[in-house]
Amino acid sequence: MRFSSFAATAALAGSAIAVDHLVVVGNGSLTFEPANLTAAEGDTVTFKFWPKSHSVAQAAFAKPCEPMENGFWSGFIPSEKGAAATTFMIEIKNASQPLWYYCSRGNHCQEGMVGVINPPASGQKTLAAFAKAAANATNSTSPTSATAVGGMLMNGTSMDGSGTNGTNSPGAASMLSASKGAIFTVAVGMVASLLL
Ligand SMILES: *[C@@H]1O[C@H](CO)[C@@H](O)[C@H](O)[C@H]1NC(C)=O
Ligand SMILES: *[C@@H]1O[C@H](CO)[C@@H](O)[C@H](O)[C@H]1NC(C)=O
Ligand SMILES: *[C@@H]1O[C@H](CO)[C@@H](O)[C@H](O)[C@H]1NC(C)=O
Ligand SMILES: *[C@@H]1O[C@H](CO)[C@@H](O)[C@H](O)[C@H]1NC(C)=O
Ligand SMILES: *[C@@H]1O[C@H](CO)[C@@H](O)[C@H](O)[C@H]1NC(C)=O
Ligand SMILES: *[C@@H]1O[C@H](CO)[C@@H](O)[C@H](O)[C@H]1NC(C)=O
Ligand SMILES: *[C@@H]1O[C@H](CO)[C@@H](O)[C@H](O)[C@H]1NC(C)=O
Ligand SMILES: [Cu+2]
Repeated sequence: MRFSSFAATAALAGSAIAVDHLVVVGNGSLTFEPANLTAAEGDTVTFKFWPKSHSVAQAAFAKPCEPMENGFWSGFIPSEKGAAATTFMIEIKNASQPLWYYCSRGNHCQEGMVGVINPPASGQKTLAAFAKAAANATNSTSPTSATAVGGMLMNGTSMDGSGTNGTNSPGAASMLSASKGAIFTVAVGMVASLLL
């Protein structure tokens, strides 16, 4: 259902092809790269995790290291050999809505492992201000959900080359809702070719 409306929109717009944006998570440092990203409605953002176990959780700008109610959440992704998942993909549903996020592992958030998608074009709500508030947070908390929320985990090729490519292996994907399966399956094919 979502897919058909997406396809119809794309057809109407002619060249409105959804793009996947890669965010590199914890590749040798406590960072999301790029930490500041602009993405259009219908685009996807794929967080690709490096060891040893990071997470991505959505936060409100005012509370950098706390999960936002109904925000997205990857769970902890060790991303080592044989890991159940190495990437987490979200879809941008509203490009006017800034999505602030952090890693909830230990004190990574305080140490600057924070990011934003579609930050406000102007004003005080900058990534630097978010990171500064994060550095000041007394602790970090993780969402309580044992499963990923608001996005999809995938068993992509791990950093050492092990693991499966894309979502062709059954059970690789942990879908949030079955109705999203179609769009993600299609997107993942494109994503996989972009990432590898
Ligand atoms: C990961 O970090 C290494 C070492 O800095 C770098 O060579 C590589 O390009 C990075 N990979 C990605 C996908 O950013
Ligand atoms: C998109 O986000 C903006 C900013 O948060 C909000 O004002 C607007 O109502 C949202 N649009 C939809 C369709 O939810
Ligand atoms: C994100 O990057 C753009 C381009 O470098 C910059 O103009 C903008 O101020 C940055 N936004 C935040 C929230 O840091
Ligand atoms: C840091 O925390 C203190 C105490 O909670 C607060 O008064 C101050 O405004 C915070 N500073 C920033 C930059 O968030
Ligand atoms: C950590 O943060 C959570 C939520 O913000 C709060 O409920 C808890 O009391 C805090 N714990 C400590 C030790 O500050
Ligand atoms: C992901 O791939 C790894 C390596 O092939 C495998 O051990 C693991 O069971 C897979 N996980 C899922 C959920 O398919
Ligand atoms: C993943 O794809 C790459 C490039 O096509 C290939 O070299 C690699 O062997 C594949 N890995 C697996 C586990 O299928
Ligand atoms: Cu982390």
